[in-house]
Amino acid sequence: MKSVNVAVVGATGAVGNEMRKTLEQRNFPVKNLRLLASKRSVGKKFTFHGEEIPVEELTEDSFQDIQIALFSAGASVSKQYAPLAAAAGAVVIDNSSAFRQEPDIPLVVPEVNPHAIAQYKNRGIIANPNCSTIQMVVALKPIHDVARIKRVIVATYQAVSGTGQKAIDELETQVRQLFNLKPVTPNVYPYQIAFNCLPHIDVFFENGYTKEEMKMYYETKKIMEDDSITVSATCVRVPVFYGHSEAVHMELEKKLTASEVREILSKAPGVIVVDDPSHNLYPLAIEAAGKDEVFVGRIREDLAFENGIAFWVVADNIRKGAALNAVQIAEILLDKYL
Ligand code: NAP
Ligand code: 3JN
Repeated sequence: MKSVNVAVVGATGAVGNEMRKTLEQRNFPVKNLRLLASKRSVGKKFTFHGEEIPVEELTEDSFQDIQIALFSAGASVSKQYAPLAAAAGAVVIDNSSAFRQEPDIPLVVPEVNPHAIAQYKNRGIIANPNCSTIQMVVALKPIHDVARIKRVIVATYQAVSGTGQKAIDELETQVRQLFNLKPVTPNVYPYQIAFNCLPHIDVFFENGYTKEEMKMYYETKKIMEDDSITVSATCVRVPVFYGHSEAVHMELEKKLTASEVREILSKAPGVIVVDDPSHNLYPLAIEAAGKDEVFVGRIREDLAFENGIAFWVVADNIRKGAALNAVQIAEILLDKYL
């Protein structure tokens, strides 16, 4: 495979760090790697295939001779710099919400809609979905193909790593404070996250849902290429470091039994079925952490819907939910289009 120059924007963050590791682990054919972050990080260095690479300040000139730019520095940085990177000739794979709902920008999960990558030509940008949506649609798509999903009710249990490095540090600090009988001081979240659950991810909208919940609503329709699917989500932050878990309930057009769904998902790309309640076997965040696949268990017929199915789905939110999904897109892009 040809090798290319790659830039990682947000290289010092939770997602950016994982992007660098994922490129290395998957032996992505990188000719030169450029690590970009804010001025604050100039002076830091990271190792890539045994070589120390300095972090550079992100500027308008950062994308000269870059073919692929992986962005994970937030939506405002993406809005400002992704068009500049594309104009300089790079294809941007953007992890933020900045472009996800723009009709001419593809929103891609490789197991679900890899063909949409071809639309990168429109604006030189491909959007990477939200982590909670990615793991859900990887498990929904094979069921939708067989029995068409009409609606989905989902409750998420999201790890603090989804908020970034500061939140990982905050959970650790609060656990230490509590065990040392010290007062807890919330900083990243509005309330104590240690030993607590916060039904609040991203900002609240007028309709009572949060922005994270509405991302699941809109992104599912776009990735599954079916505007008729509706999603009602309740997104909850829980005191887990890595790995988002989701309780997913769906109404299908056509009846499927639990064993039919187990069979469908056991053959689905990127899915591992862990479903043996008689031996207490079901997916766990601590086991999904560091893994590439989406793990599904507790598959059963949902009693509340006609033609209902319910399951529990878990994935590493920083890997499949962000960095790995972006690198998988880059692999297809390089193999098929560049
Ligand atoms: P993080 O740990 O807080 O890291 C933020 C990164 O952005 C750092 O490298 C930071 O550099 C850089 N940055 C911030 N402001 C910048 C600026 N003005 N110019 C250049 N670099 C800047 O956050 P994270 O968890 O990695 O998440 C980063 C972004 O990725 C999020 O805001 C979100 O858009 C996206 N994300 C997507 C998903 C998903 O669901 N697909 C999940 C998590 C995150 P410094 O260290 O120099 O400040
Ligand atoms: O909270 C999580 O578990 C996932 C967070 C994702 C996130 C965090 C800050 C900004 C996003 C995202 O990817 O949707 C954004 C954003 O770009 O809007």
